[in-house]
Amino acid sequence: ILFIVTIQVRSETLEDDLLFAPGGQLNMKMGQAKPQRFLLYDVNPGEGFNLRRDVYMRIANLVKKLQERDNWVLVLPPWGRLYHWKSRNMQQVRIPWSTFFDVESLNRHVPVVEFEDYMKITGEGAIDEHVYLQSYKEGWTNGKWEERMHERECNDPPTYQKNGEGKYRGWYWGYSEAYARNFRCLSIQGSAGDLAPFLTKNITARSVMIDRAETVLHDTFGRSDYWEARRSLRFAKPLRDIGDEFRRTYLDSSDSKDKTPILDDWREMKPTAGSAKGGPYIAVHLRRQDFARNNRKEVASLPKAATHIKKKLKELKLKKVFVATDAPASEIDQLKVHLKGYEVYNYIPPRTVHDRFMDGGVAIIDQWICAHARYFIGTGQSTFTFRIFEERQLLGFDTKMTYNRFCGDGEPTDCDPPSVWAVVY
Ligand code: GFB
Repeated sequence: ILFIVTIQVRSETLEDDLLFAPGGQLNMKMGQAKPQRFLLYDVNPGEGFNLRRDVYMRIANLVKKLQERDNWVLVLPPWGRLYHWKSRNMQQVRIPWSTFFDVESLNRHVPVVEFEDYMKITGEGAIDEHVYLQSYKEGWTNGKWEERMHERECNDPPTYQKNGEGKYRGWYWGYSEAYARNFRCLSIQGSAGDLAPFLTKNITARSVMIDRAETVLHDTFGRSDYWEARRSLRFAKPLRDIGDEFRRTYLDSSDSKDKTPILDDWREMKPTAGSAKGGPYIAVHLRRQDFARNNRKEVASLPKAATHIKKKLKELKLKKVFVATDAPASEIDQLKVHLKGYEVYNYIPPRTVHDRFMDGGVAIIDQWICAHARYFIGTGQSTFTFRIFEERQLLGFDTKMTYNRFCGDGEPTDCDPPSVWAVVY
């Protein structure tokens, strides 16, 4: 019986392509294949790009766990409608992951598929179960946090509503044809992996969407499975190429000179800490916009940031600084005035690059250039900075050349340095 069912389910060619387990091994032996199940997810609309990357890792490792039982595939939620992506004259919605990330690399960790391919495979935009994660209305038990999970009434009226045809409609990444057949709220305190029994025992549906996935934590933080998910999250090659070209042209930086070679398969890349030298420039990530407007104590004024940069340039006997920032041009000009006598670079995308890769791609190019500098200084509490720290770890930089940040105006000049997370292979 299993054999017959399997053949029916696998009639689509695209689906046949997906019969690969992590590592690329074929996952089907006659009579043993299990029907595919699909895990979709989404994140609170207000969250930024780099926290979303972290949530991806949590869900990817949930899928890894689910794969021990069933043939689960992770459906990548299209990118779009992000608060920080403000450039006009471009449609920043329904963006596939392949625009920003190397999907083949993701697939080496867990099987993934773009949402549009999922719709082709299943033949429609339907999701069987939409599970909306929420906190407990009553808060923690006796003021104590403990792991727990219960299906509950929704705390707030859901924005997903059932129409006359019994379909739940709402925001599915800008695809008007997408809908859910069922909708439920699940109160949870715990990590992503805690959802595994619920998904394998309580739900038998073929496709399940976990909404508000940021609610669940990493199963293990900083251990090897955390880093495997992180290592698989490689930027798309065209974006890395653009960053590399900028390094060569303006920063006298190349992988061979800087000792930052990239192997095609991330699983084979395990550089020792300190092996990377980096290009002859300092890179900084200066988070402004909402960080500066909200007077966060971690934000340094431009003169204070410039003083820090000059001190380091002198110490390291370097002349060039690359500035990644979301600051308006007027602030970049001010910073350049404060850094007079030094070569200050920032990446301004040509129109063709901006049109093709949009604000998300330009930010990645900035991160990639920062990742290759001799020395890096970031902004405290910014996930954009955190992802650069990790990228540098994976290239083999010494933590001392990476885990540095500006001290905000509201902090002493010897403010606490960022926490160091060593890569575990
Ligand atoms: O990535 P992100 O979540 O980092 O959000 P934070 C910041 C976004 O601003 C990036 C743009 O994804 C970019 O679109 N951006 C910031 C930059 N820095 C740069 C840069 O150096 N270069 C370029 N090209 N773009 C969190 C937000 O931001 O801060 C939360 O996610 C919230 O929504 C919180 O606002 C206060 O962790 O820095």
